[in-house]
Amino acid sequence: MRVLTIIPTYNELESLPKTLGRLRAAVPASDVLVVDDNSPDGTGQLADSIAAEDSQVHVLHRKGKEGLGAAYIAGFKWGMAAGYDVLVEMDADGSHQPEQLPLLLDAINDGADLAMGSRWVPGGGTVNWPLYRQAISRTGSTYARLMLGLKIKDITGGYRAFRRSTLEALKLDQVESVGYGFQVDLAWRVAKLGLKIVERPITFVERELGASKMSGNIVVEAMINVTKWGLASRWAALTGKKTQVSK
Ligand SMILES: Nc1nc2c(ncn2[C@@H]2O[C@H](COP(=O)(O)OP(=O)(O)O)[C@@H](O)[C@H]2O)c(=O)[nH]1
Ligand SMILES: [Mg+2]
Repeated sequence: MRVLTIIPTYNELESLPKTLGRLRAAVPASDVLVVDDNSPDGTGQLADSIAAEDSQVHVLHRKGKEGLGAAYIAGFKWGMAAGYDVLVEMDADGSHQPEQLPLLLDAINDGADLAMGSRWVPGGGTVNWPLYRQAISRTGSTYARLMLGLKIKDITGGYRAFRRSTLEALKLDQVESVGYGFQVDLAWRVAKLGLKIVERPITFVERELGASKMSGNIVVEAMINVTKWGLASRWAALTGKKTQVSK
């Protein structure tokens, strides 16, 4: 199983080397793709210098800040073209502990089409994460779960492993969400296809270095989209054009 861990970066100069070092030590078999949006702080150049020393680290440079979703889609396409079997999403800031990646890879090995790291299942949790962020995450997940009829407990989480066939089945070019809504969007698409989604408990550790790129706009985008998708699928069910929601 060839694994590629994709790490999107925007101004992660301090965090990236630590996260890369931990990842390479924890899961040496995984190759890495850093997707940098031309970070003004020089993260892209730093990633290049690490890649020059380590043949398993690659860097995809993008023109400017286009959001997490666009960065991941570019990374997925790069990884699929390069023939990887499993594509992992991981934040650069250490919040997604590289040492927990085997939990997700084991779930894929056990047959999951999408393995999701989850803060909101027994055994999962957060460290040093502000209460307001926990509240947004829990409320957002509950709203999305009810609106979309999904059983996933942590639907906005961004620590995930996709089987390559899962990404091939999604229409990546149709995904428009840019912020965290992107994560909900992908999970919703995978669920609609009836593929197997498994949640595994993770401990999300708040970043120690650098600043969050989370914004109010990102939350609003996600709420609007979830409401739109939920209403559309109910309408389709009512009018007989049933969209399949199996999980
Ligand atoms: N390439 C790219 N990466 C981004 C963008 N926005 C956020 N990221 C990265 O996505 C990951 C999660 O972002 P972060 O600010 O830590 O979000 P938070 O953990 O929810 O506060 C980090 O690795 C960021 O550097 C973007 O527009 N482009
Ligand atoms: Mg973070």
